[in-house]
Amino acid sequence: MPPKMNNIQYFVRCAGILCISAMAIQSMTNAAIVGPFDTFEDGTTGGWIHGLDTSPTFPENVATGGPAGDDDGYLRVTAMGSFGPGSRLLALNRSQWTGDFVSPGVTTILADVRNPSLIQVDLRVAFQGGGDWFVSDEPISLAPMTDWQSVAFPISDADLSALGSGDFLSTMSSVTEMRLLHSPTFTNIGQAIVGEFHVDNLRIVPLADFDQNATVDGADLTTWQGAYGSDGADADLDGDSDGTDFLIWQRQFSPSPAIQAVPEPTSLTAACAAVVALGAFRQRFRHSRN
Ligand SMILES: [Ca+2]
Ligand SMILES: [Ca+2]
Ligand SMILES: [Ca+2]
Ligand SMILES: [Ca+2]
Repeated sequence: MPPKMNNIQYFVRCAGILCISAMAIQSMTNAAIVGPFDTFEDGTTGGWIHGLDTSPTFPENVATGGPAGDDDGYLRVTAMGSFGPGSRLLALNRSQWTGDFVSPGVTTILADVRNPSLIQVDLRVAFQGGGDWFVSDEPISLAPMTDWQSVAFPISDADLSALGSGDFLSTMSSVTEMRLLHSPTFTNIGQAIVGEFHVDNLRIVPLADFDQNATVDGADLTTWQGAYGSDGADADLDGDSDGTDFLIWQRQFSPSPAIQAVPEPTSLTAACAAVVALGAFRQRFRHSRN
């Protein structure tokens, strides 16, 4: 067990976090979206498509029957086998799930998935960046006709391999296309087969989007402040909300280059960071005197 910090050490850590935050925030003009957090509640496919608009098995949003039951939308991905458009079991995304997966520290993609088809579905993720492809070494296998389950796709260097001679960091820091595909063998192309899989709640981990609105911004810092000591702002899914989760927020608030960016006033957030760090120190100091 690591030794407990005394108040001076804790103050130094808080002050350090505050200084780094203030510097990072002052140099920033945008807050980054490091999701998205695909829940498929908006009636769209969230940018998940087939390569050809003419595909007869284009991915579709189904409005009800997700993991939460009635009125929980999800993404339905189907294939009709044989050859030609619509034959292969995959979905690809070139409008979301693009950009820099390295700077925000993403190690995992979580999802709820279901296999209603008669075949075993072997799910892999694949990423294209700079002309290279990186693909899951090992698929996640879903038995035929099985209900919703939560799965995790690890996407660290050790979990993905290049199809060619690509470099992991350069590919994953500039992703232009992500794929979700079924293939028993190592490839970025879905198998041509009659089959189907369903997806919902697709999200990255760690994720500092504590209020789950698909944006990492000052509001998430406020959530972290209120959740300190509980699990209400747990970016790394280790069951607590602590300084590590704060540092993940800080990194995802200003990844460079950002996956996507929206304008946001900077001064308010800098002030918020100061209040949070000071408040955390005070709370800790008060607690230690009781
Ligand atoms: Ca949903
Ligand atoms: Ca948020
Ligand atoms: Ca945590
Ligand atoms: Ca922790």
